[in-house]
Amino acid sequence: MPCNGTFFVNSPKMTRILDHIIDTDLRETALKVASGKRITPDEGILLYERGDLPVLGLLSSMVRKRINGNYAFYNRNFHIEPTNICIYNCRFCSYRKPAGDPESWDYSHDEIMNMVRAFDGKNVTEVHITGGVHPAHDVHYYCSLVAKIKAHRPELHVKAFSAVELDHMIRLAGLTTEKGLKLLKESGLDSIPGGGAEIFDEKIRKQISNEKASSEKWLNIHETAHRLGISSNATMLYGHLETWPHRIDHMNRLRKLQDKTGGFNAFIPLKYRMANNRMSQLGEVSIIEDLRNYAVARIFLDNIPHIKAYWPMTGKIVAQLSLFFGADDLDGTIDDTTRIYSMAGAEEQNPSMTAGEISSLIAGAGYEPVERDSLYRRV
Ligand code: V47
Repeated sequence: MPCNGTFFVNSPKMTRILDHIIDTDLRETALKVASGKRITPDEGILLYERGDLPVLGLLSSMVRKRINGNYAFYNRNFHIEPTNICIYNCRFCSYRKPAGDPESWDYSHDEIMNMVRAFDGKNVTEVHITGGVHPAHDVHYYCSLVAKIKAHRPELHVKAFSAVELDHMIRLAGLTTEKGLKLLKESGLDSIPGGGAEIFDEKIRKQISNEKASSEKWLNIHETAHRLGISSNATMLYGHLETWPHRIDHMNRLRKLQDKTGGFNAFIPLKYRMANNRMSQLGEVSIIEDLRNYAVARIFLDNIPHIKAYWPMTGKIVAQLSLFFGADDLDGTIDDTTRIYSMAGAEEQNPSMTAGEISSLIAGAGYEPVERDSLYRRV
């Protein structure tokens, strides 16, 4: 049964329920959210500090409903991870290997094309390509790969290369960001995934991923892409050394850029997973904190249309629950093509769901499943 406003979401009756919040500051912020106004960074921090799960669920559901109604989206996609060789050595990464390591891989274009051909005749609309930052592969190498994929399957949307990969491959070719992105677009790149954002606070970023592209660079690459008509996603790695103000600072930088360009399609909170990396001693935050984080993200990022619960990372049940905390997108079918999260200890060791299974998860939560393309148009 669809949950068409069980709690009179966005109605005057709903606002009356919020009048019962005892904490005065929290009540004021809640009423502001209910009336559709943008909250300040301080109010965002307040939500993290004092908002309990039911209040955050209600508020984020109001915003979710305003932006996405009762729809929850998914797509049919697969991943390619061309290499796990990486010049960087982020402390949270369970995936990277140095060149020459027996567990490293660096697939040739022919091998990658075989992975693409394995989906011939299958109903997929998107390939998501991301991996390590290989020391020697420059933007021309990746343009040639994208062009081969497009020549083989022109209608397949190529969402490829995080800003951190782009930064290195473009610099390696001695080009400006703009020129590099233009070449990739001409070769068939359709959009950019949200990886590599981690946490923008410079101090924490340095502690978890020293050396890699700065926050300013990450934002600049996405801004340039948006200007060239390439839309993108944004992520935030949370649940490690950062505090709630750091998360709000991260989202505030994204919100400001989105006001300027409008080029972000989705925001994807990524919970730090502790297996097989150099920050394991930190442990992991609770599922309650995951849900609170989805909710605050939905409320704060009033200008990014979609909040994605990436189920290979969260697990299916938390992804389903997140629909009550502002998430409206469960990503895709995946077909067991990504390792980044299984290597970091996620529940899904061989992530794969049929479109029917994703639809059932969504419908089981009372929302209306919508198959989307990569730009969130109904398929
Ligand atoms: O940037 C790596 C994260 C990201 C760990 O755009 C980890 O649709 C948690 O960006 N624990 C790459 N997170 C994946 C990514 C992504 C995923 C799904 C959808 C989209 C999209 C983008 O994975 C990295 C990093 O933040 N990550 N290791 C870890 N141990």
